[in-house]
Amino acid sequence: MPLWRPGRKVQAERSTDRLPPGQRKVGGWPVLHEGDAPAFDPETWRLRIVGAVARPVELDWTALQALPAFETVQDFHCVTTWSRFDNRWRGVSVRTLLDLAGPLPEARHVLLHSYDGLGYTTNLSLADFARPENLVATHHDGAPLTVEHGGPVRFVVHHLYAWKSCKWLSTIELLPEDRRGYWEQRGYHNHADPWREERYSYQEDDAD
Ligand SMILES: Nc1nc2c(c(=O)[nH]1)N[C@H]1C(S)=C(S)[C@@H](COP(=O)(O)O)O[C@H]1N2
Ligand SMILES: [Mo]
Repeated sequence: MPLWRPGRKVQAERSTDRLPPGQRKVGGWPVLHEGDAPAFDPETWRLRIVGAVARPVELDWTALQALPAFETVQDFHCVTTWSRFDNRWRGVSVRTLLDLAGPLPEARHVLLHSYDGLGYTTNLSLADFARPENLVATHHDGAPLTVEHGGPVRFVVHHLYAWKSCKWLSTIELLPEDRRGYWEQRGYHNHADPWREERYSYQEDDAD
């Protein structure tokens, strides 16, 4: 049985299903961040995986690019209500990175750190971080990530609002306890599921 037949408007129906409540689809790609986009120095930049791990990881730019490539096409939902569909991301799977580091049994949470001047951070559970479609991205729609979009290396999580997708990534910190990041300390939701419209911290219950 074919997945679609002409005249069934499958595309339109699918688009509606893909738009979380309170969101609108945009054509371009907005740039959104606090502070200034930082300069990147390939000589000194490192991706570190630290904290509750068996083997702390330190990768330089060359070593990161030598890891197996991972690609995925996903939608991206910003809490300010824009959604961008069908982003083709390429980079390194979080599974590859977690295999290198070996999370300890007590690791339950992740705090991501940016190398921007602001010291932007964002937190998510290890379960949300480790979803198989998540990655540390270096490319978007076939081109190297531009600096305004977090290039050359950012984190991308698709099933949570986009502020969890830390631009200019430097450190992945695994923690036994939850520690709130930049926006999570400033009134935004700790979990941030766009399908449940988890926008603000006052909506949280104990499970978050
Ligand atoms: N380091 C850092 N990462 C960040 C932010 C930021 O301010 N600093 N903003 C977040 C927010 S709110 C969004 S919507 C996305 C935007 O990514 P884009 O500018 O590539 O669209 O980046 C997220 N990652
Ligand atoms: Mo955002």
